[in-house]
Formats: sequence, structure tokens, C-alpha cells
Amino acid sequence: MSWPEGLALAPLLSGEEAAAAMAALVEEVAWEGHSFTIFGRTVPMPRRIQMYGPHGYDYSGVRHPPRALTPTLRALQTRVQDALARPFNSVLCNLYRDGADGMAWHTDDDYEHGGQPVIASLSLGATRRFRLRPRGGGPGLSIDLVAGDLLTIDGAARTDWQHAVPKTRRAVGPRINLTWRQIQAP
Ligand SMILES: O=C(O)CCC(=O)C(=O)O
Repeated sequence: MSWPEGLALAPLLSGEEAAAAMAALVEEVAWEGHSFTIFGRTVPMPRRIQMYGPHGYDYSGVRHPPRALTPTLRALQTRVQDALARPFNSVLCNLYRDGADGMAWHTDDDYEHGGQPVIASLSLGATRRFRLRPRGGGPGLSIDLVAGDLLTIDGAARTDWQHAVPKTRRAVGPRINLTWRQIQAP
């Protein structure tokens, strides 16, 4: 197993803090269901999402308008910024309702960041498997992300590797993932 350059994992929240944040965000976030088109077919996105931040963001073919962070997202953003000593102003919220929700292989390298391209990804709720594979082929790796984990994706891990959250037949409860970015005004 090779660990990608630029990938780092560390606990950020205690179990109690993570559970409180999960409960608050299920209610606070204006969760939306979207669809996307692939090979000419329109299919529902297998998770609920919402984007918060001062600038709009194009994500999976949808233009998300600027939206003020909720109180819980603001508090978590401060925790993430303090832990990583980097600024973040925007957060994509993903709600995986159960094992039938997931995220397909992709790379997060598509936004205006003004020199701060690092992504900080906080997991809450049920443990889910996060998979990574090099874009050019070769062995990948899997990480079980547990509530409170902060995964930092930078360098080659961001540009040269893809990642995914596979669907699972195991009985799993809801999970929220928050990915922070520093997005520059267009
Ligand atoms: O849910 C996760 O851990 C991954 C989220 C993700 O890949 C993304 O938002 O781009």
C-alpha cells in the first residue's frame, strides 16, 4: 500500500463533539437532492448535498449560489482552520443516508483557490470506507473514516489521485462529510 504524498489523517473532534455536530447539521443544513447526466442519462445523485460559502460554486453540473454558513458550520470551520493553520471559506456538505448512498471516483482539482488548494474533509456519523487510487493506475488504498476524523487532501493526493466513497450492502447509518475549500471570488 502506498500512502499518497499530501494526504494526512488526524482526529479533530471527540466522539461527543462529533455526535452533537451531526445532530445539529441534519437539521441546520438545507439538504437538496440533485441529478446529474452521464452518457446521456439523467440519474439522481446518490446522496443529499448543500454548498455554503461567500462565492458561487459549480458542482456536478449545478451552479450553487453564495450561501451564509450555519452556526454549526461556522464553529466547525474555526476548528478546522485552527487545526490546520490555513484559511477556509466554503464547505460542501454531503449526507449519505445509508449504504445505498455513495460518491463515485473523482478528483477535487476544479476550483479557483488563489494558491490555497488544500481540501479539509471532516467526517461525522457512521464509519464509511474512503478509497483512493492513482489516476495513472497502480495500487490504491482504503481508509475507514470515523466520526471526528479530519482528512487533509493536498499535493499529489489532490492532483494525481482519485477518491470515492463506495456504496455498501452493510447496514450503515447516516454519515455527513464536510469538505472545506478556500474559494476565490471569480
Ligand atoms: O465523503 C467523503 O468522505 C468524500 C467527499 C468527497 O469526495 C468530496 O466532497 O469531493
